[in-house]
Amino acid sequence: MPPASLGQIVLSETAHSFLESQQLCESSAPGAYLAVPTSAYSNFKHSQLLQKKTQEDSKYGSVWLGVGDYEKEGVWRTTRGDYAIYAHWGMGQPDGGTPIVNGTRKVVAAAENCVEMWMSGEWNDAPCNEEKHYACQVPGDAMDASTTTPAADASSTTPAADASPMAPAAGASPTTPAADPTTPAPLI
Ligand SMILES: [Ca+2]
Repeated sequence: MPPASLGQIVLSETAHSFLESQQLCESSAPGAYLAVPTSAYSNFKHSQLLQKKTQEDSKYGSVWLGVGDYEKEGVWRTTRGDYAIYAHWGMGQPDGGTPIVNGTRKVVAAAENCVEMWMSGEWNDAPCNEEKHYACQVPGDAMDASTTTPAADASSTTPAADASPMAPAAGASPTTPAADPTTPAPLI
């Protein structure tokens, strides 16, 4: 049986690059990680939240999810290292693959290796350095359980045996993320 509270998804108040988003989310609470929908239902719940939040404040519109193929083109993994077992790509997505030029993979600045969720709930690969709000999965015991509604996917992902923290290579420097003065508001 799953625990009584599986935690909740919170959307950040501020926009950041993918890497900064990962760092801010993970440092916001013990066990927190960039959200990864793992089923159609879970994806729907995430998109519902995004729609609600965007209706309240148009600054949202899309959010980073914890998925990318920045380690190996076309291999979509979560920030915790396991393979993304579910995806809900928008029409024509993902389209930001590292292009093959003269038979050789060519890394270009425009490569889209990090995943955002649109309001429709569809996924899009986008440049990791774009600044977006992010969806953070916070464990139930890190939040006030009495005010939370369990998220659908908090415990359904099993990290791969070789799971290791990953960070986008491009521009990844061991800097301390800027302090986020606002605590993401619990929404679900
Ligand atoms: Ca794209």
